Amino acid sequence: MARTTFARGALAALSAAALLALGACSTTPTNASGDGGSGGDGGSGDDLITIGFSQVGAESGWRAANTKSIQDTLTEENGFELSFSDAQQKQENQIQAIRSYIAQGVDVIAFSPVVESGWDAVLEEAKAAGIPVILTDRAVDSEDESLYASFIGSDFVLEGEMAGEWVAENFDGEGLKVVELQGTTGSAPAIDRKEGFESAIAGSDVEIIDSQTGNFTRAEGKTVMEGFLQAHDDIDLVFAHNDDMGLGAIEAIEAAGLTPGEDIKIVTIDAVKDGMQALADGKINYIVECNPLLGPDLAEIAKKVVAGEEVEKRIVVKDEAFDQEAAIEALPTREY
Ligand code: GYE
Repeated sequence: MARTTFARGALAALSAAALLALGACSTTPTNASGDGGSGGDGGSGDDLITIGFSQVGAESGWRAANTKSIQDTLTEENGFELSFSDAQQKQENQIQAIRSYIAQGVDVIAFSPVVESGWDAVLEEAKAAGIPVILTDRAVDSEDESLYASFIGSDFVLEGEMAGEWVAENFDGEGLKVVELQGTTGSAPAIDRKEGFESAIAGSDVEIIDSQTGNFTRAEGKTVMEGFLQAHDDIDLVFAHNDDMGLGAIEAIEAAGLTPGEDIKIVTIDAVKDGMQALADGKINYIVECNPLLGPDLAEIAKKVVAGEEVEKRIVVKDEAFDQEAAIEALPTREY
């Protein structure tokens, strides 16, 4: 009891500051503002679902496509009033955004958790306020599954496995030396893609000789690859947890006077346009897709959750993989 009272007090105190802070860095593409009031559950006539979405950041092409999908789908025409905020890859910003959505009393909160751990407290606050939470793209490691209504996203372990299987199938027996550009430390896709890749190459003579985070960005992918090239003169292949870091690695490899895709092979995950173009151009050798178009599924699940209908706890998006030929064929009609 005492704990609840304290939590509420703390929440009220925080909310004003949180709202201010959020205003400073959020983009709010959709706002009704025509018919005053907004907010509340008053209801009559106004049946838009209010949804707060806390995005990871703007770190990659994948993220840009994901944000666009969400903003294009959670529109007034589709029955939503969206508050969108960008956490700039910082967990504390996401927690602040979620607290502010709780304070606003939105109908539903959705977010893509930058890292897996450390969400229980804020998720409990949402639960106590009776606001359902939908996770998109990345998962949390909370043991209490009642803290969220549903998860919508890809199977990152499988993506890592698909990448590793292609490498083992093509290069086992050659003593291949791999460097790994990991995604953001502690994030579900970095943890899972590493695990999947390692399990797929286990038993082959493919060897990971160095592994470091490039934080899913092109700039850090380039910097880390420059370090790898200085430290090792026997790199055969780069496994990058996303296209952007692979594209950064291409720049570093070319700057070192080597030919990406030939002298050093590159395998990435995402299959966004820039990555697919590099694959078509022969600078990347293989890409496992990660579909960022999660907006439509999120809209459907949000409507069901708000209506009190049962939803699946885990909705897994299907991903394909591409080699050069497949990339050339797919590019002209590629949505992202
Ligand atoms: O692969 C990467 C982005 O969480 C699946 O995050 C997402 C990953 C995606 O920065 O490009």
